[in-house]
Amino acid sequence: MPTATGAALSARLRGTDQVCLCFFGDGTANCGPFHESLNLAAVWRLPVIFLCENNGYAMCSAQARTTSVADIASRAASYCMPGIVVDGQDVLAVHEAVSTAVARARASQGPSLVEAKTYRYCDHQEGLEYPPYRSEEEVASWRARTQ
Ligand SMILES: Cc1ncc(C[n+]2csc(CCOP(=O)(O)OP(=O)(O)O)c2C)c(N)n1
Repeated sequence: MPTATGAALSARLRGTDQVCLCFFGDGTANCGPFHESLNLAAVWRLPVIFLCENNGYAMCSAQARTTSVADIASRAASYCMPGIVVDGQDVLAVHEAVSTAVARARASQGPSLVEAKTYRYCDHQEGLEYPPYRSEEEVASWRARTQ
């Protein structure tokens, strides 16, 4: 996330209309660089979009066990930028939310935080499924949404 913030600073200094789109997970939103990056991007009104793919789990830990807020996007208020929650399973909704953020960035109005609520059908990495941290029914219900 600091690298993305730096890329946005580079775009600004080079006088381009480039916008940096930074993807990260909900677990990452609990790490220090998330807060440092959002703060500096807001102070300098940088053309960067922070897009959190919130799949409900940081490795094997459910969001409710590790995260103080229900919506990661609500943290945007701490950094005076828009925080938008969008259905991450709806590609058109994501496109619309990101397009709005891009227009804002290109108008020199600064960064945005977009939170796409989604799911991870597989595990964070091979071999992390034990001990079980979620039910087969939960995975099946999310898979059913995409059919
Ligand atoms: C720069 C850096 N900091 C910390 C970590 C340690 N780390 C490994 S996985 C993880 C959290 C992953 O959670 P999430 O971003 O929600 O991804 P998911 O579990 O959904 O794949 C962290 C903080 C790392 N890999 N790299």
